[in-house]
Amino acid sequence: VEASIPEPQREAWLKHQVGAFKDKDGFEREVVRHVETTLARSLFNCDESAAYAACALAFRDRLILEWNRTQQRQTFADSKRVYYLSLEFLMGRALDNAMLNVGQKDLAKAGLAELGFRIEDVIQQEHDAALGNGGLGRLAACFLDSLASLNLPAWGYGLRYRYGIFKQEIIDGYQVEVPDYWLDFNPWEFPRHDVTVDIQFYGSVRKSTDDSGKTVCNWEGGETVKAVAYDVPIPGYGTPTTNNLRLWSSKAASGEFDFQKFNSGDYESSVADQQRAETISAVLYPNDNLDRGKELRLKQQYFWVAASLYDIVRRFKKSKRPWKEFPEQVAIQLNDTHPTLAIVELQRILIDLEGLEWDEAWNIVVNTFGYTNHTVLPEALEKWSVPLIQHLLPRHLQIIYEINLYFLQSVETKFPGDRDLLRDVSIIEEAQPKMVRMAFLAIIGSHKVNGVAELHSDLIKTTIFKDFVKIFGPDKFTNVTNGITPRRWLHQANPRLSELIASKTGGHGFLTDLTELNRLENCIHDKKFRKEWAEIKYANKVRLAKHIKAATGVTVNPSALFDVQVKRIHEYKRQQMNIFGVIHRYLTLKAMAPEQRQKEMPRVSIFGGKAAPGYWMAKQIIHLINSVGAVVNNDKDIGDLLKVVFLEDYNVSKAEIIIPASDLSEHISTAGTEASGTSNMKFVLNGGLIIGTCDGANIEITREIGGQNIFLFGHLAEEVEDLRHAHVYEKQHSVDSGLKAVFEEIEKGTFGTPQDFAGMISAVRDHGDFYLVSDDFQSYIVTQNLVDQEYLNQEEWITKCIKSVARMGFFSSDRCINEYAEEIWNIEPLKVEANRPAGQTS
Ligand code: GPK
Repeated sequence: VEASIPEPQREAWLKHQVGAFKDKDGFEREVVRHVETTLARSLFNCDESAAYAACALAFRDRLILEWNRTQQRQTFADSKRVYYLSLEFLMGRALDNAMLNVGQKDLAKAGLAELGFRIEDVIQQEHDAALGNGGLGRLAACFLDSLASLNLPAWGYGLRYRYGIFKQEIIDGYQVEVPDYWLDFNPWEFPRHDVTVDIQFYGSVRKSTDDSGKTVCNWEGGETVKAVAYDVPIPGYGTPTTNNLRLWSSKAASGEFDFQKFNSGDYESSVADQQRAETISAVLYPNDNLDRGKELRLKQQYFWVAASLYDIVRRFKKSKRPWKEFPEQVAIQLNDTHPTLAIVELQRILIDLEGLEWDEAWNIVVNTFGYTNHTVLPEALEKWSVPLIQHLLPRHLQIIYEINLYFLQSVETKFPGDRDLLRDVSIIEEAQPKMVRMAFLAIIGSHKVNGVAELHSDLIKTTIFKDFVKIFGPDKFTNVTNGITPRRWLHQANPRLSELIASKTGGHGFLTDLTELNRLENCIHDKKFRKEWAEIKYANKVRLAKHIKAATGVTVNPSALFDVQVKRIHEYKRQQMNIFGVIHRYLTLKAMAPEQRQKEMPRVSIFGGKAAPGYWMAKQIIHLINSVGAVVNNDKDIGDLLKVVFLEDYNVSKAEIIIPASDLSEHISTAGTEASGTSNMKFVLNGGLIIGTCDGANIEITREIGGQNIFLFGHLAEEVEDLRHAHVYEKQHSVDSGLKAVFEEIEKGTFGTPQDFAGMISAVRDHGDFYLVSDDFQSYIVTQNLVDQEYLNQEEWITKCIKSVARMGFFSSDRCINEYAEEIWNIEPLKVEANRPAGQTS
């Protein structure tokens, strides 16, 4: 339908077009207007939350205008777009980010002050958008920021969960999960009730013959659910680009079916149908690095993939180009295997609905998709049972079998008679029941497969996907080392450090070209600069200390060494080794004479992170951390020398407080298990050092910043297999004396009922110590002692921190996205005149 305003009337539109706030007054006017009209409140009834709401609405109005213009520009340019399909977008708060990216935070700060509010308090009213579990979801959020900041034509597609990741409460030392209902007030989304897609499930496939005698497959019957689009504007930093994140929400389709039920008086069951439909987008699955194979999760995946592809195909068809040009207009990136059904769905659209031949369609499919792998952990690799897919998506199962058939035929041609190879690479695993291996399908249906850090990308080529390297050749596989956005993780989270750096590097250019940080190397001997650097770190620690006091009641000394491990709780990330190390430190301190003890470096061990609700061992780890804290923090002999705190409900906005306050952070996964890690990058960028294993991006961080500036320890990835093998042949694993003493202390009941922690101990001692805690414990302790010594020499420590920050340029998500754009997507920035200056003080 043509809904465009005719020429003669356009002048009136253009005259009234809304732009940036001209000045503080312009901003204040909008805030007051929103308080008084949109919110129906007044100056007698305006608290911080109303001020937040009005301020957010004022900025939202601005964003959506930029959004509109960006979409018009991109449509007009008709260039290739990338679509980033991710089940998780861990966005955190939007207001601060929006103000900084459009360069009007100073103005808003002054305006809010005139209206009677402190901007920091207003910002804190916002509920995090927590539509993700951890690193994978936060990576997607950093990517959106970079895509917009680089003026790349890009859309994100995800699900609009009614409940994001649960809120974690710690009650009596145990994790309790509380639902996170975050949509009461969300000014950052625009419902598009006119953008809907009907999504089909179940039913059956009927074959028929068309006029030309060709067999066609018709997927019929079953039930239909409606997908409704909600758009979230994503502003670039200092650019006119505001890209779109489209999130789908499920709703009952108002078809004849319901109507009949309603008419026949079956009102209740029609309401039940409604609720069942809405269940699809109701909740984010709270598992990190774990696949549980639940039917509703598969429904989520297909619902989201089918709606997104319908949208993408609809947009392409408007251009009236021939199908073979699809991959020249569209790149689709699969964030892990969660959207792998998109490969099958596009093939289905092309052959069943658009009438293309199989080979022509398959060519288009493969050239469109790229697949990113984020883990080698076997329990995280998705598999769906054949009967489940057969039931839910009968036509898709047929297509999967056909894809597999052609693939296996090509393998047989290349490696005749190799039955083992055929079995090993088949998309269908011959198990009871048969399973569809989603990663294999993703590899076969994509033109590029990438890992997220060098070691990880090498590992997938030599372990889980080695046969596919043999079949497709090595060029199909590539590495794109992860990155983080310096806008949120430096400029927003650590404004004082950002300003100090700007004052020394010639402005805020480092925020868009992070390699400019290297100019800091010239300042290493600058006394005043070093002093300010130290003051900022101290101030950030004071701020965190206040938060710790408010959240836990524990008083910590900001002059102590802050030792932080915040991330999802997982055995492979080894928080258990950290807390065993804390106990070891406690025992060592207790054994000292008081006058000797006072020479030790005071430390605060800070933990944070959620355990998946069904992950028993992870919950036991949380309980032990809290139990150790309860003892240590109240031990008069110890005082400030050691404090142990667990911060509940770790999320993006808490990370923004915690990360800038760290002296030392822990990235201590068993070598070869952490694909990349991204918080390691955030901590170093904020002037903290790392204790870590030779794993994931730690290795590349070391290469960039230099081995003298990082505390590495532990066995290497290539030793892991042999060590594990050795444990299997031991009856009871002989752990070193330090770790043994720790276990004995726990078993004595020092930290509460020993039975509560028996599982953690026996995993190491009696069940093969899969994560090699005992093998690495000694070198971990030795390295922690080295940290103490080096921290005593503050001058040397600060030098290490400054040098490290100066060398972190590589880890910007801008660099990372540019690599994707060039090597995988083949897309280019849309050239636009910058309409506002980049770099703006906070
Ligand atoms: C990997 F497989 C998964 C997953 O289910 N969730 C998740 O957060 C993480 N990840 C890796 O564990 C990190 O090492 C990595 O940095 C991150 O994905 C982003 O690539």
